[in-house]
Amino acid sequence: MVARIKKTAARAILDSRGIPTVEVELETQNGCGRASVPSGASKSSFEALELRDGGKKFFGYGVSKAVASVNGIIGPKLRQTAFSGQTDFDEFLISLDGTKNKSKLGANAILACSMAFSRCLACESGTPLYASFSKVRRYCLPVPFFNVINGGAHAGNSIAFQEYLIAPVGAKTFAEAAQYASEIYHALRGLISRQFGRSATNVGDEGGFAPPLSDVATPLELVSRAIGEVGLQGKVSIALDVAATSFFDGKKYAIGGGKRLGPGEYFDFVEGLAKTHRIISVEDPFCETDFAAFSKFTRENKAIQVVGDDLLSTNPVRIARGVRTGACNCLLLKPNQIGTLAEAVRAANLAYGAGWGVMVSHRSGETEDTFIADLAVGLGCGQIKLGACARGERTAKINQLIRIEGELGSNGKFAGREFHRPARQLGFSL
Ligand code: 2PG
Ligand code: MG
Repeated sequence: MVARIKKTAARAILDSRGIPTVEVELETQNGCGRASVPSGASKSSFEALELRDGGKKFFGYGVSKAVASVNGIIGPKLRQTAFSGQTDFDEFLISLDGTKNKSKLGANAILACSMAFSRCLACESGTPLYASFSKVRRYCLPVPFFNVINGGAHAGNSIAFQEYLIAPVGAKTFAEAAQYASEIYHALRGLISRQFGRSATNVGDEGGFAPPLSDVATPLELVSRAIGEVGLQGKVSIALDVAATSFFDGKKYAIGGGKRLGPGEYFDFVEGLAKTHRIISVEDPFCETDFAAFSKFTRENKAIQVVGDDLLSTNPVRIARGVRTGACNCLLLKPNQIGTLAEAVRAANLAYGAGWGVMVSHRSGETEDTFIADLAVGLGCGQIKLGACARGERTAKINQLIRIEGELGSNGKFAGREFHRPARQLGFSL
């Protein structure tokens, strides 16, 4: 199939933090697609460049330059070219930008086009978006990892760890997983309200609670108690995104309450915490440059999924290094860290090839776009990180997955306890 772009339009909209982001609309002969891009707060130093205006307007966070990239440069070129598919389209954008980190046109401008084009292609072929990533008889619905307590760069409290997540691995369906999460979320609200007062039930950027704590262990106890209160022990596990770079000063890890641990002491501390609380998955437990600590942790804790986010930054060079050194066993897949869908899918395939898992992820600044829900189903990765089960930009993705599950009926299967074993045999290609 050859797709010709007939119309292009870009605009600035607001994300869930009230900060501008890029939205793009594309029209082909028989299709159309709209997409908007998310934005991180705890970004790694290795991500593709998100083009911001600087200056006074929006405190420098404006995206009029990125919008102009689409309306003034990318759009006119796209309208003169025919594309044979997603890879062709994305490679065209990559070479039009010509930089290593998409700093000329902006990864935010490029990714919005890439995603919108993907929707055009799905439209052209009359298939749901998830089916345009892989055509299989049976799709896998991912286990949602819900972030119910927020700390780090996502909250105004003093909890050093960024995310305390619940994973309903014992649910039978995605809809049941959402039900479990909702029950635990509200039990947790009650617990926090009774212990710290109602004002402590205010939420952080991803919709999780942000109680006024300054140690990293108490949130784990609170989450365990909430799970127990609604009788879901054994069905719902706990996971962490430590985002350790944010509290490492180059020498020590400041874990809260004035405690600063050197790398060796901190390693034992994190390992102990993960074992005591039977954590099933831990993301970025160490600073983003410390491949050696990641490798040691992964080697010594075979029962725990070790996820590389800041460490790998969805970047093929860093993933290759992670594979070589055995630094983790799961890639956190964030399309905007690399800037096109074709590259994101290639990153997933690199991880699959190494026998790793893949967890598709939102960003802390999100829009109502549900793209990642379809991406996770299409890639058959078995796991997705979504924030809390509250707030529109988070529930948009959850509700899309509920819809997909309903639409698939017996052609869909919830990953459950097999979440870390992606459906590699599906043979993904764009
Ligand atoms: C993370 C993400 C998403 P941010 O660290 O995994 O939860 O946060 O988008 O701020 O990088
Ligand atoms: Mg992270």
